[in-house]
Amino acid sequence: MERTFIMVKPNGVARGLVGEVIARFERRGFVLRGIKALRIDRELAARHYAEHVDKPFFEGLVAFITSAPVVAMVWEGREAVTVARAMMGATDSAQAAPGTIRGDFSLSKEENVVHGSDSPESAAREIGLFFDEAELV
Ligand code: IDP
Ligand code: MG
Repeated sequence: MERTFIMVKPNGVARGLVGEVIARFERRGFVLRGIKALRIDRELAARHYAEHVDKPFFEGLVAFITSAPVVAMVWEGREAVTVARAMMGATDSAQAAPGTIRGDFSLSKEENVVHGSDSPESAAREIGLFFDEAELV
């Protein structure tokens, strides 16, 4: 079984969408292996979004993701990375299909409610950034 890293971003937590996101993953058949609420500091944000360090939106993205608490989760299931990305919808919420998390709850390109790993390798790296092995069940 594959694992993926899913995070409800600050605007999703502030808007009370944590339960909505969890419910969707549960209903789809994923198993929750880890969950925590935390405030991301700049160092963790920079490591998590290292691939975007040279992008024009990097500083704004770090400011956003460190602005308020997030909820980090590890979900396990068949083809977890690909299925979760499909459930999230396109990065730019305005392009995200209705029925997806971003397509149902956001119009924003930056404040798009959720993060999800883009490959099994990214998932392993991101899970390691946010969770100790003992925190996963
Ligand atoms: P993803 O979250 O769908 O994998 P990425 O391209 O990895 O999208 O971008 C990471 C995050 O950076 C996005 O979820 C979004 O919050 C933000 N972002 C991406 N592109 C832009 C942009 O063009 N302007 C502002 N923020 C962006
Ligand atoms: Mg990404």
